[in-house]
Amino acid sequence: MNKFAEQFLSIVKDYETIIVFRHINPDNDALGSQWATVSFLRLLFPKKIVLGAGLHQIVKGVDYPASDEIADYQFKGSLGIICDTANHERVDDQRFNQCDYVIRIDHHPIHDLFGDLLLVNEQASSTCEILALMFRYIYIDPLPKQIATYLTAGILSDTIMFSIPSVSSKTFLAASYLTQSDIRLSDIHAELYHYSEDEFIFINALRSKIQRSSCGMAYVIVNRSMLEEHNMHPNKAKEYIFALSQVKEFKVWAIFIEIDVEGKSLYNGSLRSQSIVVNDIANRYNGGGHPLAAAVKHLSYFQVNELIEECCIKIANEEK
Ligand SMILES: [Mn+2]
Repeated sequence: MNKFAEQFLSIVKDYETIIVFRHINPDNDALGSQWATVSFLRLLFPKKIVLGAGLHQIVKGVDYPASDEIADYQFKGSLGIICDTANHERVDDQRFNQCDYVIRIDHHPIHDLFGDLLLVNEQASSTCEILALMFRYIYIDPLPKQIATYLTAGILSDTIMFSIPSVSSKTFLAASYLTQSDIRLSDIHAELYHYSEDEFIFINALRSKIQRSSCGMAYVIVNRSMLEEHNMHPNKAKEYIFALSQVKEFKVWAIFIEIDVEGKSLYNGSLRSQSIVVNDIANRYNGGGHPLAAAVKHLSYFQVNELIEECCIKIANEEK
């Protein structure tokens, strides 16, 4: 039995209009879970109106549909389903507040108790894993190719190809179900991870600018001139945190991207770690996320250095 699936279905049945949300600056797990949910509900309930909310953004990975245009009146009396989003302020389209009832499906640690029904499993590798196991319970046959592709993209990217600690037998149960559909893992992998020569050059530039703290932290500060030189959008640049991973000596690694906020120079960042918990630190710097993969937002240069210092103290304590 899948309790999440039972609870989900019992509420979904009662609503004519269902609006599915995800977080701002989406990644493949956010977009994959959102569009898998939209497509799955349209398949199951062709008479219901099922819409995908949020600013349309193209990310490296699968081609997701453009978001739907949703008028204010459509939120009234609707069911909202929010995927992969831990804090209410990060929901892309704050009109979710006007939905009649809100279900949250997520795998982030719970800090913010918004929503009427929380289908949250902090142990799951990804929101797409949770959904795949729910859909497997509801829909015995292999899923249509598109839905399986969205879910697989989310799982592959959030788990960095099944390589992070939260990958479990359930992740593979989900993957086993998804690969019964007509998908090609090698194609999805190529869409997620292959890059162009321009990106290759940007990665080289990043790696050449790496700074090391004696504590075992490695980081890169990407200023605006570097972004311009490589014609790189700040949101996209943040994703290149992967270029610093897999180095044994880097206990914690980070990338900080300079952005312009009303004429002020501030930094958004991504933080990764081999085993030291960093999301508690990120929580104190306008951010949050997973224990070993977190993000921070709108920091001054001074705060960036403070954060690096905090990470170093944590690494030192851990090594004692
Ligand atoms: Mn996720």
